[in-house]
Amino acid sequence: MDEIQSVIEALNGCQRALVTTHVRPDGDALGSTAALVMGMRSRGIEARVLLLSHLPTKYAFIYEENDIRHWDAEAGWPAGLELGEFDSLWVVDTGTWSQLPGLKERIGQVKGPKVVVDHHLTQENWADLKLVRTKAAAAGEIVAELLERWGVVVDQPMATALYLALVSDTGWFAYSNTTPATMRLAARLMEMGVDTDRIYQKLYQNERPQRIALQTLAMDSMQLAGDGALAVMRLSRHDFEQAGAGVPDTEGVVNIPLQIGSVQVSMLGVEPKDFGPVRVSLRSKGQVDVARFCEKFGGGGHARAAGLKLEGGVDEVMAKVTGEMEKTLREGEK
Ligand SMILES: [Mn+2]
Repeated sequence: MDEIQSVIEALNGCQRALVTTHVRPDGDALGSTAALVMGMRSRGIEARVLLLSHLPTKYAFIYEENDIRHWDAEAGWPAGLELGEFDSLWVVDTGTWSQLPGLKERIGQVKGPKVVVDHHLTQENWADLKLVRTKAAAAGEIVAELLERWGVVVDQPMATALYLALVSDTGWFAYSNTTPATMRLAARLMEMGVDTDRIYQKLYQNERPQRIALQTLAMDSMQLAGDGALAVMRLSRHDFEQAGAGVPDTEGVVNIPLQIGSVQVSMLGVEPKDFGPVRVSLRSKGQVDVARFCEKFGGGGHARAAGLKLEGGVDEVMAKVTGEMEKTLREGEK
């Protein structure tokens, strides 16, 4: 039996599914979980969602329009959520504990299969079933295939959720992870009636001025290293206060320095609002595998988009990571 068939058997065997995704969910995480939940519902499965941090305003429409309610574990484990009440756990768009805070300690309570549906390179082996396709541009691509193979009739709301997943992870089909399969799926979803212009405006023309203010501060902090091949930006707690912005407002900011011709790798260090490790996001034009780089620090992700967390002040952390990256860039030249 192939991988996908085993997952379909698991779908057929469940009645009460809990669906979750990585902390700080993005458009792929929310679009693909929404599509999976709608697919499950269409098959009579009672599907519930657990988000490990707040539902970002930008993507909230995909849950709200489809009446997908969720538990929010950002401020602590939600009262009344008993994992033992579910007969399966579906983890979408991640396969690592570091992206699933609070879940590892409780995973033993889940009855039935724990299934990972993901496209990230960095994986840990704790799930009973895994459907991991690292060539898929988005988890939504895998969910689409799963729904199709399961015989679910994809309707306009499901298509919209899947389209949101695709465009979020491909930068509207611009990043190198976009494949002919991505475009074929996108075409099919458009034929199902997705209002692509509406999604475009929600994603790219709907920012608060505070986000642009934060972006300005990040760009102001930019320093070039490694003979211009590395761009380093940082945002301190003070910057967030000054801009009136929050951590979700940093989304996409790390991509900006890639506009510079000489830059191969861009890094953004973000100091958390409360105490805790500094989060560093990395993007690469392809010369450096940033997922492998981040694994040295216990992080991970994709070859061209990855992240890590380190304890310390933002300046100290960025100095350390910058030094390591300069070394990596020098080694790459040999
Ligand atoms: Mn994804």
